[in-house]
Amino acid sequence: MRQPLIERYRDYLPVSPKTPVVSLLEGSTPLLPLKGPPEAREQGIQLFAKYEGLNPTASFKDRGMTLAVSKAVEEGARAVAAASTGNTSASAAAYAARAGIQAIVVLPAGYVALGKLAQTLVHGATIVQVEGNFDAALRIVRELTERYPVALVNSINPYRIEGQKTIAFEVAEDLGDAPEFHALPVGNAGNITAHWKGYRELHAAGEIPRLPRMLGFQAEGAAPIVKGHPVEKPETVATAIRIGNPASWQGALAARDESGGAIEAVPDEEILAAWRYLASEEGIFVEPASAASLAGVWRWLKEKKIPPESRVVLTLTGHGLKDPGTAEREVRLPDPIPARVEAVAAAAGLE
Ligand code: AN7
Repeated sequence: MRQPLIERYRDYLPVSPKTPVVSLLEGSTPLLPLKGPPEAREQGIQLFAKYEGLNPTASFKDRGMTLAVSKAVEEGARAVAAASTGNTSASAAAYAARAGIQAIVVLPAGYVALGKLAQTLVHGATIVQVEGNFDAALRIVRELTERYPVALVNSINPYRIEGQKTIAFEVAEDLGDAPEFHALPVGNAGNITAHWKGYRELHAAGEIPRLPRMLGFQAEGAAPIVKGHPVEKPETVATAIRIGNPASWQGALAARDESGGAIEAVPDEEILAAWRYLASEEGIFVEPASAASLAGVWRWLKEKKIPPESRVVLTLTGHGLKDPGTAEREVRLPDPIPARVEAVAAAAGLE
């Protein structure tokens, strides 16, 4: 029987017997070996996908949200609030519904993918759209939660990071070790901070003999950490990581520097090429932000920067169904034809 993430990793998490467990049976996602891409096969490098799209609300956010909402309820909160590019809001909305409390989400108007909006709405969250980007929304939510009795559940809430670090635990369990490289997209930088914390804790406990090198990838139009300064107007097709001033900036730098890793930028065209490759060649449909991990690793493969025999784990952070709009724009639907078998056979290329 599948267990709540909090039960599975109770010894590693800041919970007590009186913490109510608000769970949707998150985590325990598959670590899928990938076939390619060809550059990996040729160099004897094995890629694995940690497919976080298979969480209850279809993104990795559920790992942190189970803990953040459980602790908020333990502390007596009647409402939680978050700024979000979409996945945090969907997750907060679902866990608040489960707990029977209110979720208030502040979203950048016009830039949240349709699936995430639908989830957030139907779970019954209070949605506030602001005329500004994620960074503005986060500033507002920080101030809101200081002034009103509402628990902040963005990743500046340390419980979020604690929950999300369990990705590293699961990867190490499945591989029996840490991989040589672990790559993921970077937006607000909570997740790379959490991954690194998880690996460091396992290492300190003697569970893994060595640590992975962390590779974080930002979208070129929203790459403040790479540029070394906040980006005023972040732009990218990967709306999940359209963030100009990441809250966990320092955590990302520590993960990079302590692990001997890197944080780099990838252009939208390469993100979309990796997104298509994952769906059409590997059978894994992710949202564009998730594909930034492969886009970046693909560059490293082409530049032969990954030693042969390495194992590279990609965290695929969210499901492709989150963002049907991008699919609609990128992949042309054929025009209808008459409903006759000859016409269909011809259209299907059978004749
Ligand atoms: C699919 O939901 O920031 O670097 O408000 O949804 O920890 O921010 C989402 C981020 C990667 C980046 N992939 O993670 C939000 C939000 C997906 C995401 C990231 C996000 P962080």
